[in-house]
Amino acid sequence: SDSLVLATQQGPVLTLTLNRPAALNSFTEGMHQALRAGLDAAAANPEVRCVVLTGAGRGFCAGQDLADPMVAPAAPGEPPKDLALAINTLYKPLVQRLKSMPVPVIAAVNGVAAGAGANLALNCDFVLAGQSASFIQAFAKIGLVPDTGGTWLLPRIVGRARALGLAMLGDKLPAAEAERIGLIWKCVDDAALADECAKLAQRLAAMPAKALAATRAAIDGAQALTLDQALDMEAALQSQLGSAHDYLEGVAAFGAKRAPVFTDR
Ligand code: T3D
Repeated sequence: SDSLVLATQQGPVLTLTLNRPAALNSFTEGMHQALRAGLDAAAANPEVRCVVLTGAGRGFCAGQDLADPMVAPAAPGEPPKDLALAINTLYKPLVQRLKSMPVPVIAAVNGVAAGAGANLALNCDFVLAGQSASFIQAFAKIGLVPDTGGTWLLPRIVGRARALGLAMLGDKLPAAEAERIGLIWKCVDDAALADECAKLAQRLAAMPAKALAATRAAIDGAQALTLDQALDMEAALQSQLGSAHDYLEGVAAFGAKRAPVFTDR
């Protein structure tokens, strides 16, 4: 198909596949719009309880398409391009959309994830990667800083020493090494990636979506809080969740020794 992002739904799991394989699914404005539209539709559809992001072909996403006129350096004599335009209108809303999804989001990293493509994956709730996948903070190699949330994410995920090493050197980090240093959730055999991802997605889809989305917001939000503030935030969230259907259902199912049926979103 010629759509820039393919959407396929299997039960409660929606898979969005970045689809510019000839350019390793690097981002154009059109692919940004298509991905955002896919995420918006998933967020609005109560039948979707987990989203999977993956890439068509041999790559996951090579970051910004460097040939795109929006970012390609100006020719001599032309005024310089302001990259903040692409960041503010495309990358920032994408990260915010991911962080506000009402359901868990899994990145199934099937191949190289570079620049904004690496950080796109790291903004998801789970990163599962195939053995042949890799992660590259490519920004410094072209004279930029990590974007798409990289400056915020990297030190929180792997600590300052590794964050600086990855960001300054821009080396290709193989998926197994990414798992070893805690950058991603899991590295699996390439042949097992689709199945492992489907299993995880089905499992998450059966869990209380509202609590999972609140868990993401709480864990990210607590990074900027003192312990006392975090304790207050936890109280406020339990107060909200504790009067919702899923809590009653979870406790009732536990008491009755049966599987819960969660519906809040
Ligand atoms: O404000 C802003 O918008 C700035 C935005 C910043 C966000 C960013 O993401 S900055 C970082 C941008 N990305 C990169 O710097 C990565 C560039 N790509 C690479 O370094 C390599 O392609 C990879 C290491 C990712 C993969 O290498 P390899 O050898 O497996 O593949 P390849 O041969 O380099 O790429 C295959 C094709 O995809 C090739 O096209 P061709 O020659 O077959 O026609 C290549 O040009 C194309 N491609 C790969 N990455 C990009 C790309 N085309 C445009 N933009 C790309 N980023």
